[in-house]
Amino acid sequence: MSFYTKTYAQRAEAHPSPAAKQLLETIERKKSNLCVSVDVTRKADFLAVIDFVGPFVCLVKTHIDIIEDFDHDLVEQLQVLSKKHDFLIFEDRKFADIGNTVSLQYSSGVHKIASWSHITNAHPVPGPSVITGLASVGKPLGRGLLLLAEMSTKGSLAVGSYTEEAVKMARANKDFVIGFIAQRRMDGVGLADGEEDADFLILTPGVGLDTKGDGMGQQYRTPRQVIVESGCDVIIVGRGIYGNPKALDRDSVRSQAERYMKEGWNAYLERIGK
Ligand code: 5BU
Repeated sequence: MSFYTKTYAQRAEAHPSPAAKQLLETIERKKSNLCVSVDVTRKADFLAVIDFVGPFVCLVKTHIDIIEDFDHDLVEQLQVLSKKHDFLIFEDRKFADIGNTVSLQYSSGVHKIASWSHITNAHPVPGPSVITGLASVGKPLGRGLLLLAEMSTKGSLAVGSYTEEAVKMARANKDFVIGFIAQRRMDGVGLADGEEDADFLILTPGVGLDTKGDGMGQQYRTPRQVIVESGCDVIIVGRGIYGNPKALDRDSVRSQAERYMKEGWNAYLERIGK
């Protein structure tokens, strides 16, 4: 069975994971499948961009370790913005170590990611123990994990049987894994005869309307290519929205966010035949 033509609302209703359900409900409520990736290095800029784009997004993606003046107040303000604008938080941490180490990286240290991030992600490269380690911390908190089944970069090694094994690992751990960072739908990939598929969410970076790449390996596709042609569920956009972090302009950031939100939503309507 394919989830391609199901609505976000239908999928929210049936989804067993609290984190996936929350995200699908937020998408439906805000009519936005846009996740903004806020890759700026100053706390003030980080919070400003999030406040600008907040009304247009279902999810804000962070790289918390690039913030130079990180402090606990940043996390509190991020949580206030998440409530004010009704979006979830996704720390793009890309965990990739043994279970014990990732459980500590997730729960502890300066950032204490599990305490504030609804969703995080991991490379499948260590095998299923990376999921077990993260689940020991995140599951009791109702968090969700995405596995990196594919990447948007030129020459990525996450292809073929690596991707297929990632999907199988997710199916064996669907009480905590809610989906993938990938470039296409994974319904049916590596599915055994008679095995039932799970409703995995596909979140997709490498989305841009005005350029094809960034000269550092990133490759961009349009929201329509991602949502309609490849069947992904959430578009992740960074620089296409906030532009040059040294020259942030409120109106331009807001209008770009609105532009990507509309493109993403119209692509979804086309996909479900509305
Ligand atoms: P951009 O400014 O839209 O290129 O930012 C894309 C973001 O998504 C950035 O934070 C990357 O770390 C992240 N990303 C990606 O671009 N491609 C991938 O395959 C993965 C993450 Br996984």
